[in-house]
Amino acid sequence: MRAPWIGALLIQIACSPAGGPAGRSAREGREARQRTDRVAMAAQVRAELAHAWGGYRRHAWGHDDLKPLSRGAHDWYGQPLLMTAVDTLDTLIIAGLTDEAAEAREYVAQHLSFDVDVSVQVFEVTIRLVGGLLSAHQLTGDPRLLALADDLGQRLLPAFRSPTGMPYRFVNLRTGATRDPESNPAEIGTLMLEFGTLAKLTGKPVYYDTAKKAVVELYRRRSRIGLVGEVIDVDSGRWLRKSSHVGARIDSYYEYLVKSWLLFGDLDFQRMWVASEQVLQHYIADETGPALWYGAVDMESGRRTATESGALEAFLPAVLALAGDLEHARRLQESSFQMWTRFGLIPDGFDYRSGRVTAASYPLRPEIIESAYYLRRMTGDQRYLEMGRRFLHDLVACCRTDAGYAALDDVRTRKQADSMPSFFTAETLKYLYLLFAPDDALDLRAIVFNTEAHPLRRTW
Ligand code: DMJ
Repeated sequence: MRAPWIGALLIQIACSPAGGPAGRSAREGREARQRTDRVAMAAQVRAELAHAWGGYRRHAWGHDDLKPLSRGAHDWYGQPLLMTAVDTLDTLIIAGLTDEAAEAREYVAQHLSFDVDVSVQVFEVTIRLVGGLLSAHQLTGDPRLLALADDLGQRLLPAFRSPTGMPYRFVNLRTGATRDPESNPAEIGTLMLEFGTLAKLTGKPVYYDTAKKAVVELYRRRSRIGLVGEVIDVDSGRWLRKSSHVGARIDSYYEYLVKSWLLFGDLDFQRMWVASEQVLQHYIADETGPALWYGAVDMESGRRTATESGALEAFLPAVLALAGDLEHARRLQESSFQMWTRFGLIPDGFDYRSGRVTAASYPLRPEIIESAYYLRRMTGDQRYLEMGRRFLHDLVACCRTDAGYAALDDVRTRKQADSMPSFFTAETLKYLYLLFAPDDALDLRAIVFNTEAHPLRRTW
């Protein structure tokens, strides 16, 4: 298996155009035009970020999410945990919205408290809040943000006290009471980057060890042919749903095998990823004529059970590219882009054999843009900038409202929904900005993005 980045570097060298002085000046002119165009596109994305953030600030300040149609606010658990503010803070910093970032940072540091009697979803709170606080801490050096992340981490730890060590889905932040043992690989396996970074930055190894044990226990329960299913009981360790794929409930489990290997240099994760990638390619990948998709199979037999893909599955090219498999990454990205161009935005579910939409919503998801970002950085191919132009155009055309951006209930009718999830400003606009921004806006070699696009820097 090639080490990540080495494959990317080889391709970059192979793609470098050759030519004499005449070829060179034409090329230089073209490159200068492309640079100017990218600067303009990055500025446009920054303006859209300011617009979305402005809507949140005006109508939902102090709350979790903006409701962009009714111009109100939504709190996930009745009382706010400042989801959008924490999730967006590092995007504001990276895109250079300095005043907005300073205001958000102060507000979070002064008002966010986790000493609340609410039961929270461990996965969502970890990727958005622990991840957001850690990356903003690393970008600003503000110790208050690390203290908040540490406090939250302590309150989440009781979730892992199950007979198997795999976490319950919900934990009460004040009492530590847990509930919902029926969990899934994504929610169990997507905690390592945040808990591992917390361990390194606070010197408390319990975070690393606890999150790693959960992943290992999950991996140990893979089927004889090496696949994981969709729902598992963390009390008994028994699989309750055996569909295996790369979509909802499983997706970021694979992402974190690669990224935990990269961020911590922990070779156990490399081994788990290498073995998993082989079975993914063998069983889940589905060649339909010239196109490549990833569908669903039964985890025990490998028999194909569904030919569906969608907005969430579009994360995989990013992960494959990061792991050095550019060929599959490029081909899958083309399939996802086909879906996007067919509807003008990407639906949550699409049967790639029948052409039927199986889940019509588009909740402003980032995955296809994230993959375009990685592929452009790793191949240098302009194709991904063209995709980016299309993404921005369609987002503005279909989802922009006076008060921010709205999810779509249905990509076919373009009916808008009264919701702007925090991942829109945390991820979707961050990756779109970085797709066009100069490469040194963020050194991809020095950081690893968590699944909510929070860059974590290896400082240990
Ligand atoms: C985000 O919260 C994360 O990217 C997660 O891994 C998947 N779902 C959303 C975005 O679609």
